Amino acid sequence: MSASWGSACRPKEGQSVSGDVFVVAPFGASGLHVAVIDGLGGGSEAARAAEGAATVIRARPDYEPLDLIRQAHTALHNTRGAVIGILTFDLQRRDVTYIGVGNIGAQVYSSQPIKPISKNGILGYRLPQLLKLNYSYNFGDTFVLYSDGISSRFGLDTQFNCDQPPQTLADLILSRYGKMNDDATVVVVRISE
Ligand SMILES: [Mn+2]
Repeated sequence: MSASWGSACRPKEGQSVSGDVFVVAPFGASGLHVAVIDGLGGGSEAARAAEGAATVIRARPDYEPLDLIRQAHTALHNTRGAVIGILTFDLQRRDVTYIGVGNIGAQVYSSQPIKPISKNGILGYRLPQLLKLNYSYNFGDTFVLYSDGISSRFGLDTQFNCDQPPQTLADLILSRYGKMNDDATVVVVRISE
């Protein structure tokens, strides 16, 4: 089995630094975390908060995602805070979990009923009671994780061909559905046999 992925991001119009960060972190024999993190506000202070959470994941990718979220919450106490969505795949068992805190979107193209949702909250300020959702998926399924600088209307696009390569999809989603007034990030992952 293998995972292919693509990403696209751009800062808010007029900004040189994006406050969004994404992480793709393999671990163990068949584990993979994919996270999108949006630092509150914009510019370098937002980026610093988002990087703080990304660093926690990169440092210990073998940790449970619930523990990563709790550690990131602690690590962000002296920052502006951030929101996060994290998918954790077991590529061998075709099993994925999702934990979302705050406004990160997840859209999955699968014949399985996979509808990840995030809980309200902000890492560094207010951690909700965490909800870890667990799903089985099929090989070939496409997972899209995006910050709120991407309009969720793309999920309603009936012209949308989700069989294209992940990088093509990421570029397309950003160009069609990216908002100019916020940092925008989209990561597309496909797990193949
Ligand atoms: Mn945002």
